[in-house]
Amino acid sequence: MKPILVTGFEPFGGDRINPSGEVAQALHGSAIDGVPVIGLVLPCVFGAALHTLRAALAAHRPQLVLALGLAAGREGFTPERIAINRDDARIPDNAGAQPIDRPIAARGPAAHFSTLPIKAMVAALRDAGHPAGVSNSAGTFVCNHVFYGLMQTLARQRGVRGGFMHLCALPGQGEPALPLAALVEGVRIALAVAMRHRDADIALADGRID
Ligand code: PCA
Repeated sequence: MKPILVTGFEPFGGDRINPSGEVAQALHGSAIDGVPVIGLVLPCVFGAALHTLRAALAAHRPQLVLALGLAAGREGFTPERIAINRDDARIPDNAGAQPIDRPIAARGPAAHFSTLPIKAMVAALRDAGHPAGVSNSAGTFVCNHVFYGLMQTLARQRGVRGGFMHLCALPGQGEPALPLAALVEGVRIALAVAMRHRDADIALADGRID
C-alpha cells in the first residue's frame, strides 16, 4: 500500500527543538486508517530541503504528503492554502544562505494551491478541541520553499495529493504553545481527514482580512 509521507524540519534560528520535526519522527512507523506513515526530518536549508524531499518522494512513492513547519507566534494548527514562487529570507537558513526576492522555479507559476482539504482539516481539529485556522501565507522562508517545491513536483504526479501545515511552538519555546502529544494528535486528525476527503473540500467560512 502506498504510504503517507509526513515531513518536519530540524531546529533553526537558534532554537534547540522544532515541533514539526518531533511530530514527523513521532509518527514515523505508525499508521492512519491502516495506511503506513513515513516521517522525515528536512534540513532547514534552501535547496537541500527540497532535494531531500524529492528523494523521499521518489523512494517511497507516497499517496499523500503533508509537510509541517513551526510558525512561532501562531496558535495551534494552521493548514496553508497557497505556496508562492519566492524565496525572501528574513534570517539566514542553517547553511548561512539568505536569498532575497528570488524565484523558486524560474519558469514556474506564481503560486500553487494545496491539494489537501484545508477547511475540513480545520473543522475536524476544532471539533477535537484544538485551535486551528486556515492560513493564507506560508511566508517566504524555507517552509514556503518546501511547500512550493512539493506542489511543483506533485503537479506532475497524477493523483498524489499534498500540502503544508504550520504548527505552534512547544511549551518553553514561546507562546502560544501546545505539548508535543497534542501536536501529534492534531496532525493525526488532520491526516485522517485528508485521507477521507478525496474530492471536494467542505464549505466553512474561514476567510480573513489580515
Ligand atoms: N519553520 C520555518 C522554516 C522551518 C520551520 O519549521 C518557516 O516557517 O519557514
